Amino acid sequence: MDRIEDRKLIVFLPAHNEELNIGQVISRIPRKVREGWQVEVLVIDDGSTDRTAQVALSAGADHIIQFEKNRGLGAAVREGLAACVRLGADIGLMIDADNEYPPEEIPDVVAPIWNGQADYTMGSRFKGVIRGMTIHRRIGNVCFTMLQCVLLRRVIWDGQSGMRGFSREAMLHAEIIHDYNYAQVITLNLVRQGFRMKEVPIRYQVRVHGQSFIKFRKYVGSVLPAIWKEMRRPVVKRQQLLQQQKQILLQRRANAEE
Ligand SMILES: Nc1nc2c(ncn2[C@@H]2O[C@H](COP(=O)(O)OP(=O)(O)O)[C@@H](O)[C@H]2O)c(=O)[nH]1
Ligand SMILES: [Mg+2]
Repeated sequence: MDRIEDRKLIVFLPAHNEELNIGQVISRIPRKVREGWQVEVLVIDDGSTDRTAQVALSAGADHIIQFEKNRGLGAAVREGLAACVRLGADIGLMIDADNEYPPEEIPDVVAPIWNGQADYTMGSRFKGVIRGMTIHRRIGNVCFTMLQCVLLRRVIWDGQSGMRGFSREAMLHAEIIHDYNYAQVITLNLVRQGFRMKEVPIRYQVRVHGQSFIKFRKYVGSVLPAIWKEMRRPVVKRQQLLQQQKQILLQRRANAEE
């Protein structure tokens, strides 16, 4: 008799015009990762004008969400996290659809969450192996990562990774405050809430087909104000939230006993 797989890992891919890449990424995603765990694949197609959705389905995607118009990577990841929760994922793993990140290493990136050591993981290129990244991209990555280190007062190696894992709790509480991007603001948000973050070394190979959506001015002009806005926002610490919930439960019990 088949064993019932009652825990679910959803691998989700935000995608915009990736018909030449997404099929390869999906076919490389391991479907057997751990005893008792099933893997499903979800694509958030952000208004692609090519055959991204058809290619994803033929490659074996289990769920596709299609935005009618292009809304931005931040909006797509926000929707991906919400959809993972709706679809009953215990863990969500985001990976770019451009074949730059290694699907074979998904179990490694998820492992700290499985082992109870982290709520949020990042596949770190700078702790691992990088092939083909231009020098100005390297400098840009280092600068944006250093900014996050300063703001969070902790060491981070790769703050712009396109491969990240989330516990269900982290997916429920993560907030992405702009539609254009998610990379820095989600880390600032989760770590400030008290979620435990861990980086795992991964192998990275720059894309072979298509182009990065990043344009320097637009990126800096959108991301810096969003970081500023996120840092000025008060967040409820997870510890405080748990305390508050405990207080409410105790109060309810006391009321019931009266
Ligand atoms: N949702 C959404 N995803 C996008 C958009 N532009 C790019 N992406 C996806 O975001 C991921 C990373 O994009 P990419 O352009 O390679 O950025 P880079 O890796 O930071 O240079 C890929 O999966 C793209 O398909 C967009 O406008 N909306
Ligand atoms: Mg890319």
